[in-house]
Amino acid sequence: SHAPVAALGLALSLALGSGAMAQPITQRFSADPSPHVFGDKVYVYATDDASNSGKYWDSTSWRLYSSVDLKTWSDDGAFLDVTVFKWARPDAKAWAPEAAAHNGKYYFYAPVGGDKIGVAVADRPEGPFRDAIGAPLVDKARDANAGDEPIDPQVLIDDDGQAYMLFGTRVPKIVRLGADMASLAGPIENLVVTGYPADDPKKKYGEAPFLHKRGGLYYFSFSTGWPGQIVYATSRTPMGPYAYRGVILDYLPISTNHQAIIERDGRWWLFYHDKLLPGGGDHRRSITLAPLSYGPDGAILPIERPPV
Ligand code: FUB
Repeated sequence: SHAPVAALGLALSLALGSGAMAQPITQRFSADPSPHVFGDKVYVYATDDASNSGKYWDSTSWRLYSSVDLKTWSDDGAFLDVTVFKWARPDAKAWAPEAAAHNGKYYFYAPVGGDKIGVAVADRPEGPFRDAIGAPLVDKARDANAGDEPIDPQVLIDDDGQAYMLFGTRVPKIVRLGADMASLAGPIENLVVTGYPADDPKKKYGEAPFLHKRGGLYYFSFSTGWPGQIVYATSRTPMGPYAYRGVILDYLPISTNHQAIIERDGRWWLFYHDKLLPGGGDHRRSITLAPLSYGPDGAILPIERPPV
C-alpha cells in the first residue's frame, strides 16, 4: 500500500510549513481579491471570471464572498453591476475592485471600462450600493496624470484618517482622497520605486498596486506584469519614494496576478488569484489566500505556492 508513504509525505509537508493544498475560497471562477475586515466578517470583493466570455476579462459585474473564520466562505452573489454607474457603457468591463469603510458607510471603488474609476456607497458591506457622485471619480479623458489605464484602485486609510487611493497600469499612481471618500483632494502623482535589482529587467511595476501599513512602515506591493511576480517596496511616508525589498510570490502559471494583504486578530494574510479549479486559466482564475509572515527587520517572507 502507498498509504504510509502518502502519510509520511503529508506529515513532512506539514512539518516544513507548506501545509495543505491550495484551496480556492469559492468554486466559482473569480479574481482580483479585495479582502476587508468589516465587523466580525472578512468580505472579499472580486472580479467575476465565471460571467466573462472566457476569452477576455469582459464581465460587467462584481462578486462578493464573506467568511467568519477564513475557512468556510459564503457566496454573497453578484452584488453590483456596472449599470449602477449611469455614465458607464452597459458593456463596460468590470475589473479589480476595492472597498473601504468610513464613518459608518461603505465605499466601493470600481474600474469601469479600463479608462474610468467610479465610486459607489452603501450602508452595509454587501450593499445595496448607489453611485456616490454621479460621475467618474477618475477619468482618463478628464484628469491630469491619470495615466494610460486608470484601473485597479486600492485605498489605504491612514492612522490620521487621511485616505490614499492607488491605481494604474505600468505607472503606479497615488492621490489623496477627500474626507467624503468620494473626491480627489490633491494632484494625481506617480508613485516612485527605487532600487529594482539591476540584473532583472522584468522587475518593474505592472499593475495591482496595494498599500498597507505595519509598525509605522508603508508597504507597497504590486504585480510586475504579465505574467507577474508579486513584489514589494517600503517607505516611511505614504507618498514615497519606495525602496524595492523583494519578492512575495513568484510567477504562477497564469497571465496576471493580483494580491491584497490584510491583518486579522494579529495574523497577516496574502490573498491572490491562481489557476486552481478544473478548467482554470488566464480568464478563469480562482481566489486563494496564504498566511503572511515578517522577518525581524520587517521584511515580508516569500510565500511558497502550495501544491495544487
Ligand atoms: O481582472 C482584470 C484585470 O486583470 C485586473 O484589473 C488586473 O489587476 C488583472 O488581474
